[in-house]
Amino acid sequence: MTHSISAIQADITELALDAIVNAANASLLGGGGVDGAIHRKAGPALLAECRLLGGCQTGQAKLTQGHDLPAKYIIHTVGPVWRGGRDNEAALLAACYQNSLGLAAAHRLNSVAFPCISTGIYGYPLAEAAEIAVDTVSAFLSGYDGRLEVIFCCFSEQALAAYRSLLAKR
Ligand code: AR6
Repeated sequence: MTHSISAIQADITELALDAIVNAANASLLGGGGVDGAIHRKAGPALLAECRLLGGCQTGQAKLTQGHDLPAKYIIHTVGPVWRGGRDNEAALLAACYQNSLGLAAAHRLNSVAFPCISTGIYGYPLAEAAEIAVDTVSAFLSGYDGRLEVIFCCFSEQALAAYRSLLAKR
């Protein structure tokens, strides 16, 4: 099999994969949550590289080196802020997964882990976000002929349970 999708409970900064995805903000200059954890562990050279990128729009993605992280690369994407669901949030969240996977494919990466984008500080309801994540990644992989392992890296037990039940239905 050339593709796989799984869900684990872990700190994404500890994963030694080709890439981990960062749930960043439009400045790409760091913040709280998983973004803060990634910048702390990757070190100041990550911030220096991010300063050259000119920010990132919601739904888009940009790639940097992993610096002091065990992952080789970081794919920074900017999820939508949840505003009740009538502000194009679902399409923008799907675009985060789609564009991140597009970058992984363009760089011929074989493994990538996603955090639960937008479900922390940005307030996206977990169950709805997980469904978009699983659907978008599944659709991408079904049309992709390279080899790619995708891991949903959940921080909480609740998130892990949500992803596992969606993956079991596929
Ligand atoms: N490993 C894996 N998942 C984590 C980790 C970790 N080390 N830390 C947190 N999470 P959030 P957002 C989970 O708030 O909602 C930042 O300030 C967390 O439990 O990190 O997209 C940015 O700069 C949650 O499920 O990102 C933006 O301003 C998920 O990661 C803003 O927050 C996402 O939560 C982005 O908000």
